[in-house]
Amino acid sequence: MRRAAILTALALLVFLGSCGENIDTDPPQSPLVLPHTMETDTLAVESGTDAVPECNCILIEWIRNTEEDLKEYEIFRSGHDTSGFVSLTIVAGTESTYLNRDLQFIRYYYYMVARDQLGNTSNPSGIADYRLTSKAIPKTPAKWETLYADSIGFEWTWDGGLEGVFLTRLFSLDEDSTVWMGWTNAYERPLRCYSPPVSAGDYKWRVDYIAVGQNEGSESIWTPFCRR
Ligand SMILES: [Ca+2]
Ligand SMILES: [Ca+2]
Repeated sequence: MRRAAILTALALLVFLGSCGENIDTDPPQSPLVLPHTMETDTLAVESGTDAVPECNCILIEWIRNTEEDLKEYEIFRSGHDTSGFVSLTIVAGTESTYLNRDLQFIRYYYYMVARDQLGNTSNPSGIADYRLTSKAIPKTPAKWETLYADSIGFEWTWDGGLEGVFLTRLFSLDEDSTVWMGWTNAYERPLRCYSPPVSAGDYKWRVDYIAVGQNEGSESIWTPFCRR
C-alpha cells in the first residue's frame, strides 16, 4: 500500500517535471466586450459593437487580453438574451474585432470566452446586443459629383419608420479624418441636412440611422464627392 503510494507520488513528480514551466492552470481573464453605446457610436472615431457601412454585418469589438499564453477567443451568439447560445467562431488571440456577416434584421446577442495554450477557458464575458435596420440610401451629393457651393446639402432616403435620428458624417479624404457631423430627425421629409462651409477638396459622406437607446441602427455606404 505504502509502496504504491510512493510510486504514485514519483509518477506525479515525473509528470510535473516533464511539463516544466509550461504548466499553467490559470484561465485567462474574461474578455471585455465593448457594448454598443449611443456615446461611442456618435464619436468621430466610433468604437464598440456596431453596424458597418460595407454590408449587413455586425462588428463585435473587445479589449484584447494581456496573458502571454493566450491562444484564442470563442464567440457565441443567440437570438435571445438568456438562452440558445451556440458557438459562432473561434478567432486568434491577437484579434480585437470580429465581423459577423449576412445577418437578418433581428436582435443578436453575443458573448465570448478567452482560452490559453493549454485549453484553460475564461469565464464568459458580458453580453453585447445589436439589431441592424435597413440602410439609408445616399442621394446627393452623388458618387464623385463635383460641387461648387461652400455649404454641402446632403439628402438621402430611408424605408424605415419616423422614430430615431440620422447622423450624417463628412470625411475629408485629404485630411483622412471626419471633419463634420450633423443630426436629422427621422420624421423629417425630405431627409436632409446642410454642412457649414467646407474648403475645397475630396470628401466622402455617409449617414447612420440610430434608434436612440435601443442598440439598433445602420450605416449607409460611403459616397465620395469633390468640392471645388
Ligand atoms: Ca493561462
Ligand atoms: Ca456606428
